[in-house]
Amino acid sequence: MITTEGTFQRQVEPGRVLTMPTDGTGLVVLDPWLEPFKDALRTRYAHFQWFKSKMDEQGGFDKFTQGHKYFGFQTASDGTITYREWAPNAETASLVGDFNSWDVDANPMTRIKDNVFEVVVKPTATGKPAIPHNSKVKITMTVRGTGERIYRLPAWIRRVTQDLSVSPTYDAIFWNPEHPYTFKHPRPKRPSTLRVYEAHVGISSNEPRIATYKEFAQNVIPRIAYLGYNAIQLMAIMEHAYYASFGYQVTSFFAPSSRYGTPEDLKELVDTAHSYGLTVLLDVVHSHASSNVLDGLNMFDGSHECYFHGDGRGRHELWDSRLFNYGYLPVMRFLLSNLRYWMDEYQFDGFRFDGVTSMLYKHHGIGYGFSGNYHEYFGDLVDEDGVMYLQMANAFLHDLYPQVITVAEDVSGMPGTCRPVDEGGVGFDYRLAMAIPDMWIKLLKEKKDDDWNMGKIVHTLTNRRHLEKAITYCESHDQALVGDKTLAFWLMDKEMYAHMSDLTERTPIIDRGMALHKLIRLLTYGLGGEGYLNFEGNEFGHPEWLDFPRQGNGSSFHYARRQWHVLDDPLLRYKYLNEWDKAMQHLEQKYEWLNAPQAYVSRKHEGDKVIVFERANLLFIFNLHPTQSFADYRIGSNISGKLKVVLSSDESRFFGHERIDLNGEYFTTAGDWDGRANWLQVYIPSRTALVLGKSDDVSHT
Ligand SMILES: *[C@@H]1O[C@H](CO)[C@@H](O)[C@H](O)[C@H]1NC(C)=O
Ligand SMILES: CC(=O)N[C@H]1CO[C@H](CO)[C@@H](O)[C@@H]1O
Repeated sequence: MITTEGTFQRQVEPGRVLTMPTDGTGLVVLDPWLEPFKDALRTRYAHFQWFKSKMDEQGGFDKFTQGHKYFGFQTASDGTITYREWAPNAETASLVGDFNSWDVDANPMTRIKDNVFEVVVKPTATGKPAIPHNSKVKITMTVRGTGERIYRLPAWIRRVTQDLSVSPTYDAIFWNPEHPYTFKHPRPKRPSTLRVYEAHVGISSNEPRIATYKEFAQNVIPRIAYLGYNAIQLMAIMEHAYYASFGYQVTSFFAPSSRYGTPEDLKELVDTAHSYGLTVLLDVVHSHASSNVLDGLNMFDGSHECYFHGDGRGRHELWDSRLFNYGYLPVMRFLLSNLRYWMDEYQFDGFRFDGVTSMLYKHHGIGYGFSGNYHEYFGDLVDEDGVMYLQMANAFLHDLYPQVITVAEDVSGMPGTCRPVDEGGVGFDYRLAMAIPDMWIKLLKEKKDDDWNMGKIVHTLTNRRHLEKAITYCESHDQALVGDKTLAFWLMDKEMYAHMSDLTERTPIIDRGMALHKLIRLLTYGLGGEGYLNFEGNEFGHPEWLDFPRQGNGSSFHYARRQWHVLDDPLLRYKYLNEWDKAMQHLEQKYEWLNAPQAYVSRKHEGDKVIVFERANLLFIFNLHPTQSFADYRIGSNISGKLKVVLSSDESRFFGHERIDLNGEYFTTAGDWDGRANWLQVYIPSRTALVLGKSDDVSHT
């Protein structure tokens, strides 16, 4: 709402309305320490505004972001196919394929305007498209200056397939099914708190092979719904030439990976998720592109700079991939339309943007350690075009899809990443709290349980920018990848093959591992953010690690799968960890603590190894001590009256020891303790977590 010239009002949290300037320096109102960077913020916003005005000249967001309805293959109802491509460095171009026997003279393209080539393919005499559905096509061009003839996959192609018995290079496929998938279920409402299940379709079966979209829809989505997550984040969907890259070397931006099935199958997957009320986020890789020429975007028109920077800025040295020229309108049109296409064509509900740090900084974060000093986020280190592109993506997505969710994968912690663009922010809804999983791995690798520092754990879990939402997690796919291993494996690898059966004794290693696996998750969940994320399989303590078939491991699928059978075996102990996950999700669903302000930590006791905090009218109590249990342990609480246990990690259905009386009532006594207005006394056994709630709104989960 614009009030007076040059300012607007924004409610930033309940009961707090701020007046902000309209010049993109609103962040300074939120965080006065940004004052020295006011000019930089103003310049940044002016840069965004300038590009936005360029888009407005071309018809605004709505038109500019629908390049996919103009470029590539467009089939009219009378069967006429029009194919268009932007190729500034091409002298001539023509469309070839099975349909014209790859004859370069059969369907020449005309340069119509702005380096756009076009060809119209008339329908057959019977009114059918002259290019058959599911047949191979390519664009061939001669290069300006040299006259060299090159063959490329159309840049906007919607399906590519790989016949590994012939060659690893992808073929472009004209996809025009007679009966395209029609969506049956509307998008679910935007979840009020975000509980994300991160998944990879290909690894989603027990068997040593690539699982399909259909299998994922049938077998995995019901599991996700059972647990109580409300969002799925799908990795490695955009087509990538190398399976082992985990989807990070994208070759065809508009093609869903054909390894898992057809485009229609992916639509069915998204629709199935929607039928369960699950939101679906796509991991979108706009941070870089595969350097493949024959089946990638690299050197599309024979030049180095078509979609990318032509100079050194166009290469990512570590990833050996190409970097987009974000400040170039045809490139922005390609990428923004790509987002729009996944939203409209596949009905995704939002995105996790991969590699945001690489996009924000000229150094791409390579070998750069962020200390949090504000100078790191402004000035010469920053790639202002990368910032502008992300602002534009977020601004247009939130403008056209008020329910959309965007998540930044960023380690730098740039201020304003998750504030609206009109305040000078980058416009994301959430960022991933990437320091948290690193902390857990480091602790498990390097510290004895006696040496865990409660203060440091709490600090890492709560160290985030106020009013910018973070998604917290103990481990994502990153931690599972070969070279590292899952938390469950860090905790119990010595005995996981022999002692996970209920028929074997409870060894100290298994007892500790099972207990800490639950505590680490709940502590992270309760304290660490405004959203929660779990990677497929880790909800039940998936053993081992993730390794995709590649030369170095004999092309083995052994570690490129999820071992659901260990969860489904009623004699094995994985089920307890799974049930714990379910209990946590359902408790969050009920109390929505992710929406509540940050927790108040009333106790982090180094000797006792006890952490206590309050959030959303719940009292979380953790005893991380390896041996000590405490009877009548006094803790502070601002919640008063009669409390009851709403979650106990000590229940036998979670592999606990049943030492906590679930029917017990706790009465608070007025009086200052740990900075709280009341206190109560609890029995808190070693390596146990308890959550207490007001007894009048307790129904045990
Ligand atoms: C909690 O109790 C403390 C100590 O009495 C008091 O200072 C504080 O304002 C209370 N906080 C809330 C949110 O009620
Ligand atoms: C079958 C095979 O060669 N497996 C190897 C895959 O790679 C891992 C990690 O480098 C090795 O430990 C395996 O032996």
